[in-house]
Amino acid sequence: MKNIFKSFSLFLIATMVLSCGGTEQVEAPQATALPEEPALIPLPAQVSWESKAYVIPQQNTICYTGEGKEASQWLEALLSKAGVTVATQASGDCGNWKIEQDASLEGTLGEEGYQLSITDDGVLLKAASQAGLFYGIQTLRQMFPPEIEKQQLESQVVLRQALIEDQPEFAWRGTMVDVARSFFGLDYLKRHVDRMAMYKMNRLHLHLSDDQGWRIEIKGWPKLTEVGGKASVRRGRAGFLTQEEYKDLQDYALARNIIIIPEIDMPGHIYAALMSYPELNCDDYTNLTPKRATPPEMFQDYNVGWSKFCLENPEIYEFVNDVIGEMAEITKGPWIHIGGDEIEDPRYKEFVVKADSIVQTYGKTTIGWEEVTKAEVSSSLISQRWHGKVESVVKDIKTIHSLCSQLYLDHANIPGQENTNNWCKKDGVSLEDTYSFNSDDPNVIGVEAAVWSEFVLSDEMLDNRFWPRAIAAAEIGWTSGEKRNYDEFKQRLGKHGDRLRALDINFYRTPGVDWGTEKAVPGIFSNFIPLSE
Ligand code: TNX
Repeated sequence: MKNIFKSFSLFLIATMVLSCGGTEQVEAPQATALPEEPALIPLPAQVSWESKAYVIPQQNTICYTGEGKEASQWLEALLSKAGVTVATQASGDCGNWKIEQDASLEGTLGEEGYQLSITDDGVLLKAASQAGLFYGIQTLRQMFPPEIEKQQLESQVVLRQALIEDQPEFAWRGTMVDVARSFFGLDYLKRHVDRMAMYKMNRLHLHLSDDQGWRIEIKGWPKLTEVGGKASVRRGRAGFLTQEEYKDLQDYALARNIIIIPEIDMPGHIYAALMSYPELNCDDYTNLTPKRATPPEMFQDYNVGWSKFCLENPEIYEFVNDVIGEMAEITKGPWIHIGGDEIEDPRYKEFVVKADSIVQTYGKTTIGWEEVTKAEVSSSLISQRWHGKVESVVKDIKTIHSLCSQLYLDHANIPGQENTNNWCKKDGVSLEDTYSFNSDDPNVIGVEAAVWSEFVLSDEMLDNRFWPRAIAAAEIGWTSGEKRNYDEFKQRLGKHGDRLRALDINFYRTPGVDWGTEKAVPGIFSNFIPLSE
């Protein structure tokens, strides 16, 4: 045996010498370059990268089982953008792309988790639910070159072989958009949903009403949008979502595993409704202190905490009942947010308890800003903590963590950024502040990054406030605390620069992050009017 090997290797050496010296050059087969480890965000729970590549072939077949159809369509779209051909089959063991949905995997992978393995044979994606499959595909998407976000790829895609087992730390991974002070419509919100989904976020809270504007059509009270929809903060945009648009947005979001949470802020922050229906005020407008505006005048300023319903007037409950009833009817998710922030009134607690029970009458679960937990609310209510100072009177209330010092992204990216709030943190809320969240409180169900829009008047500005800090919020919601490291996160984040650019996101180029080469700088703040004008 040994001798055979010896003579074989001698033969090889001889051939090499001959071919080098000879006129004919024999090309060694081109080895596929190993792609570098993809910079995945959020960081998965467990990843093992192999030192091998999987080259996506020209002809592909996707086979799915269970409820894997939607996922196979997402995958088909991704592969088509990679310029390869794809056929899909609803059957088990075939093809180089296998998608398996099996509810019994919930025990190991959780509700939203997935397992992704990339080997010589191709790609196998497993999950208990459609959400898990969707997230497996988002992970795959981040392994494709960033240009795929903009155009059809021309070169072959090579994936790094890997085994990934992943599931989120928290069930609630949200953002909040204040569409009330300045309106952001269906197109922007759909884009926002796309961006959230790419980073595995799953809750979009819309702050639909405030002193400066009312943004959702209520058929029983049409003046809310006819009058209140025309208002906005100074230089902000007015407008509203029709019920059709709201449904459309919810379907679009649900297909991406995102549930919309509508907020009707009450009993304060309510001037847009008070202007539309003056009968909701007390005589002489004693519910407006000071009287910064009185109906039919619009309120376009920035102040908070000066307007409220006339809480001794029983008619307001007719309004609350109708509005919550209609919202419950058109809302697909299980939650209605009743606001409840920043207002003092002897009848405040009574109001909150009533509003909470109205929400439940319509089969939904109430969410409120943390102040509502000063009242004896139902134990199912979810409190959204923003300053963290209220001690709930109800034990073990579930909470969403939105602490302003970490998650109020209307605050500056860096000290001194123009047109930002600074009441919570003078120097702004840095990327690192957002990333530094940690909680072992068993009642915390997750995190939500909020942007209030008093000073956020254009799409570009809203992009600048959310991104990249919302990516940090996505990772603190998904990846467990012990796996997170800020320096390492910044390195992965920088590698997303090209992808964010390909998606035309006007993200803030956070100093200290290597964002890669700027090919073309988008027109920053192109439709922004300076506040000083
Ligand atoms: C506080 S936090 C508010 C909003 C403002 C925001 C500005 C909370 C529940 N209410 O009304 O827009 O500060 O940062």
